[in-house]
Amino acid sequence: MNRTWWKEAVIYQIYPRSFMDSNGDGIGDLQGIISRLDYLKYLGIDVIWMSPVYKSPNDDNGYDISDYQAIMDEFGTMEDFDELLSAAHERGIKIVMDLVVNHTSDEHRWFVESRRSTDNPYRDYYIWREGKDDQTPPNNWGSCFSGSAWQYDEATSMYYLHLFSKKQPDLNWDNPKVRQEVFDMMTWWCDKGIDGFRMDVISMISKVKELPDGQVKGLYGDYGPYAVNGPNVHKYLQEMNEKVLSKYDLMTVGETPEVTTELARQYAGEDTHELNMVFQFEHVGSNGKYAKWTDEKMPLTTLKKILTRWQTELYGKAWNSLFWDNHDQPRAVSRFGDDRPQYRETSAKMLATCLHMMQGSPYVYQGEELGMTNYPFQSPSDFRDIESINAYKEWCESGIVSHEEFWPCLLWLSRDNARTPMQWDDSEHSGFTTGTPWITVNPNYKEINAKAETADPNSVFHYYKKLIALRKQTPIMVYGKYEPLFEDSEDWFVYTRTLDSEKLLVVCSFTDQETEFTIPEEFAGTDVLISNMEPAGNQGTVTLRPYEAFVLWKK
Ligand code: TEU
Ligand code: CA
Repeated sequence: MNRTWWKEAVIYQIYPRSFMDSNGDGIGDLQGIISRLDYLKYLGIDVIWMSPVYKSPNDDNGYDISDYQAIMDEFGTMEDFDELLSAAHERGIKIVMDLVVNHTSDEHRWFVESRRSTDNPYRDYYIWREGKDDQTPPNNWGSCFSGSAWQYDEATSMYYLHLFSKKQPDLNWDNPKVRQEVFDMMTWWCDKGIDGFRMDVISMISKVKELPDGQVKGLYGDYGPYAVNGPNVHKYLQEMNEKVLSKYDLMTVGETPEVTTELARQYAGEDTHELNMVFQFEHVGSNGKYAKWTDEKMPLTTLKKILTRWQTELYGKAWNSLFWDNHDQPRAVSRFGDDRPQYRETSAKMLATCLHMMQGSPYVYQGEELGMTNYPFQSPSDFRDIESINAYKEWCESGIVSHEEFWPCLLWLSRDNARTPMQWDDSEHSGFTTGTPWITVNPNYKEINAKAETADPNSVFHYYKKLIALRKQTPIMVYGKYEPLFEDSEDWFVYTRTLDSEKLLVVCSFTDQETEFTIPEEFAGTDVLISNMEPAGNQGTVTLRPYEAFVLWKK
């Protein structure tokens, strides 16, 4: 397997709006990030992936971009960006930008032109179709953010496609001019010295020309088979690779909803000349009761089956990215661990162990290193996220599902769980802002915050710091081959990693009960590489305590 820096890196995701506010307007910004770089340096991460910081009307918090070459007013200026880039580089930290090019904002100049007339030079930059009749969109597809995926536009009496909100019209990647504009824009950022791209819903850029009706799932037709992993997606990514990516030393990660391991070997193959790695979503899967919405926890055996398949089927062929959460997902410790006070820290450390010991580049979402938890939403008016707000309207206010039934699903999965402000200290608004935060701080910030955790050597923070440092000294963590053990257990996630004559045994208890665990013979008496408590022992049958995790290292 080829060694590269991005396989060895740990990436930290910043959601700028909620990270650090420098000027008291209640919104995180670039100067705020600069002021916290030393914290990230201390944590030991190698790369920052920043969610979008470009000019945007913020219908979807920056994932609706109106100018790719300007910074959002609320976040600062291009000078602030340049300062951030050099301040990060001075500390040996790389910066990966979010690239949102499946769609733009409807306020982007291209779309403003496009909607003017059917013969506008920008018309074909987007996907326009006649309706079936005046009242009926061209097909039955539903948007990710509720409602039809088509918006009627009066100027030309036609519909445009938007797989996300109606303020996020989809670009027409079949138009070579669109591709060239995107590639030129990417080149402009690369020439500035950025270190890579996280590519938003990049698996959705190529649509089947005919745009046929989809199978009805829930309230609308499913665009999946016609718009995800579409006919030309690999061709377009290879073109992007040839014209832009291959010219720089970058890290690229595709956000690829509905990707399979087979497709990942193409998107992120060692020699396919597309991307370095992809985000897969099977383990945070959206097969809910109401489209993505559910309040059910995935059984551990299912979770293991998914992650094991990704570990084994990519081995030696493509590279994994590893994550428990991000800005679209609930908090890791609340979803996969146990956020009750007596278990929160232990289970957060256990989850970190489980993830960082697998093969792939680990991503840490801001606050995960503190064991930040889901937010105790009280009422629908607490939500700021367009997806949660629209889903509540579509399912509850319409009367399809009762509030009582749907509310637990929103609590469990709302993206706003991840978007409450970073908890820096125990002062008002958790030290995130001196003003009024755009979204409320989790009330548990007095106990859970960076100031307290950096001061406590036994904190979740210090455990992450240790794991991140270990990765630098322990090539087996990066390159070892993965093999699962005890696959049928609903209590334990256990696997080994093998590199030459070395072997790791990773034992993670996912239960709040004590269990009797027999250490495989070949690890008897071996050294503990890391553990989240004084380990139960290194041979024979031991009693694992709730959420215990340890790694044995046979050299
Ligand atoms: O997300 C795409 C995606 O498929 C989902 O994760 C989605 O956000 C949602 O959770 C569906 O249930 C990306 C971004 O990460 C997300 O923040 C944006 O809203 C979206 O694309 C549109 O740009
Ligand atoms: Ca601010």
